[in-house]
Amino acid sequence: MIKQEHIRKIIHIDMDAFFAAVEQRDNPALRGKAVIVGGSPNGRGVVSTASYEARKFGVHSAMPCSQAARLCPHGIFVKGRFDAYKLASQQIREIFFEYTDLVEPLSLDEAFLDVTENHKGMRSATLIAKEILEKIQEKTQLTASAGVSYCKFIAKVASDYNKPNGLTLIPPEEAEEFLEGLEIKKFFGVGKATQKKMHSLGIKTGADLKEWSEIDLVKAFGKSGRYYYRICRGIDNREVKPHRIRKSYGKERTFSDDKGEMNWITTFLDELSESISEGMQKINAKGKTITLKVRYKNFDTITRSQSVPNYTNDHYQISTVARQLLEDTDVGNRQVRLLGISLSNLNLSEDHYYEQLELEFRKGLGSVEC
Ligand code: TTP
Ligand code: MG
Repeated sequence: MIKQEHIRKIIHIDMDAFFAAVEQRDNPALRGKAVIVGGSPNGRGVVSTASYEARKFGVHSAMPCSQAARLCPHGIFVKGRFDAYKLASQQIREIFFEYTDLVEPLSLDEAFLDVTENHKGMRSATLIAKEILEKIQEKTQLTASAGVSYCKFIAKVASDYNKPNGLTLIPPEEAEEFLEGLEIKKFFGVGKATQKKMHSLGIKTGADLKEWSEIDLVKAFGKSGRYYYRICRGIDNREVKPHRIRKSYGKERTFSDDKGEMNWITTFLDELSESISEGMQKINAKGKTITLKVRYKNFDTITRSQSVPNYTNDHYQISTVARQLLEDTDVGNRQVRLLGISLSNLNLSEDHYYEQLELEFRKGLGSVEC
């Protein structure tokens, strides 16, 4: 049973036929038509998405374009325009942030929001969801669907329940019944291969899944069996995790014994710079401000910073600045227990985040231009 005192208010928002809806919005000739986003009917690519008019013919995301053309011969193929999708995505995110900072985007067109505490002091999550859908329509001329519940899993499934332009609330007392009647293919987090296996084992709905013991589910599906056991009972304590844009990158070390010898300290700072440089290169980050942190033996802690004219993650430049900063400290005269270096003023921005998303789309979800 769900403990009432810990109840969260979670909203999942998902845009309707997102890329196709943007295309229909921007080109009136496409409105009401079967639109297939993703290149040409003869191309070798796959469909990014299709308008609801095209879906009636069986066209769906990730389907080869050639197959989509066969199923829907009158379908109009359009190339993706990623900039337009990014802009709409930014606009909807701005709306989300009016209500809460706890926004976890899953892709350009969907996000979880935790509105238990919210900026407007509103008590009804359903009312918040309704306002958000209205604002999205007003600002972008696009529609979205929302699911409202006490956990991520049910909110996500609920947003899909009444698409397009739908709002579905599943309060805790209705969760079990809702999940029991739910088809396995609608279970978020149950992949295609698992669905197939479940079907072969006679598991077609949440109610079927619920008949299995945790041990048997783990035997059949490995560790994920535990997840299945819990979600079909409406138990999902996962938090909404906002993507924070990284503000700094650094490393520090507390030594097992206090250090005072200058040669040892400068060598240590060189090594630290090297390790920071490697780490930053891996995530493609550079920074302009370098900060040295020193904790003396008596726990007094100081920082010294210097900015460089260029964005850098260069090992040599970091260690050179760190050594200069060291001169402005009492290191050499006083023993230290901790040393650290960090870079801030990073070149990572919202754009960086979207770049990452774009890459994910290209990798996993079929290319935008096929
Ligand atoms: P979805 O939200 O899965 O789909 P959708 O918004 O087009 O339709 P729905 O109304 O069912 O939510 O994906 C959002 C966008 O992501 C979609 O418009 C295009 C892109 N996408 C791909 O490029 N490839 C894919 O395989 C999927 C699933 C989505
Ligand atoms: Mg969508």
